[in-house]
Amino acid sequence: MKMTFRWFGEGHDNIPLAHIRQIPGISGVVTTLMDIPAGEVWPEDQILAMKKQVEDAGLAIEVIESVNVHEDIKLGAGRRDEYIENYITTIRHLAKAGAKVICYNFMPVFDWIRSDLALPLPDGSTVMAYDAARVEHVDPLKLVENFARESGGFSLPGWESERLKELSFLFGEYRNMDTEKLFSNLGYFLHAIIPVCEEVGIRMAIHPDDPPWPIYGLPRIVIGEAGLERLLALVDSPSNSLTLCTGSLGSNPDNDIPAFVRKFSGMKRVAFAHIRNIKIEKKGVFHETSHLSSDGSLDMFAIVKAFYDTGFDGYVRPDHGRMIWGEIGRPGYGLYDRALGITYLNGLWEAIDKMSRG
Ligand SMILES: [Mn+2]
Repeated sequence: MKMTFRWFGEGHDNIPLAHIRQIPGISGVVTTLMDIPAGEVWPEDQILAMKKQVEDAGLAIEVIESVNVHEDIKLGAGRRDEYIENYITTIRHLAKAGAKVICYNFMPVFDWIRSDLALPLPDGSTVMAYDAARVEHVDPLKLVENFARESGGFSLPGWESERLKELSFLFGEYRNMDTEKLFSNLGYFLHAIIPVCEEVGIRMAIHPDDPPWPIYGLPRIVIGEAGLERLLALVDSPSNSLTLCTGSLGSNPDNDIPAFVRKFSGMKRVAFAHIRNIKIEKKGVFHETSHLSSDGSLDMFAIVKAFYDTGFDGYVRPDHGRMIWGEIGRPGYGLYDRALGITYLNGLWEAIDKMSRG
């Protein structure tokens, strides 16, 4: 596995690349151009400037997260074909700059959702948390307002204000959308882009919906084993792959994460993995934790062993972490706990590797 760390880019991240470079075993950052609205082409010069900055810091820039998919593509509406053409141009620009994997998602309207951005744990750390009663029965516009207030001035990826301004309009547009139509629109998108990805050596890696169930009457399709199988079958190509996010899929206790890893990594269809733990209090109520197995509901040893046993050689990031040691930063994306998570994952991998060799 190649260990990476999400970095939001100059002016959008308070963690210096020089500090990320000091995390043991790190090979690169997973980054993005935060200022480009969904649907627009990522300009080549901006990609190359970011690449130079990252490589000058001694890090690789082989995974991009996210190139957001415009709502018209998910809706199958309006200017879909124009936005797909723009997406293809961005894929070509990123490939020319040496990118290998593009992480994206296909969630209607909302990206990830939480009820709390800074829930205090008994050890004094704070974490992001989800309580269905406090999300699913409130006005979604209120939720957006709360996020803006609690995010400490950081714009949250997936919750950019310009994407959310038209919230009421979008809810109207999705009124007649169901899972079949959404799958069909995902298929239309993949059939258009995957041949280009094959040509230029890019693997698209879809991120599961977070949390993995429908919310506010909006369909969600990347939520469990059947959906993952179905989307991989839409275009049978290594360029149509998964970002296997253990914390997102794992917040539904019906999802057996080590079994998912064995199956989909065994099929060589996992290009990128987000490996973190989650503590489920009961169905619909969970909070994020440290990466340690005993702090959460997932067996991290079994997960890493499944990646190891299936010969996984893709990219990994520790995904989210707690806020610890007084660090001020973007919720879920502090330096300290994500670095601890990396060290723990590297330790599991080394132990499994050495014990497997006997
Ligand atoms: Mn994730």
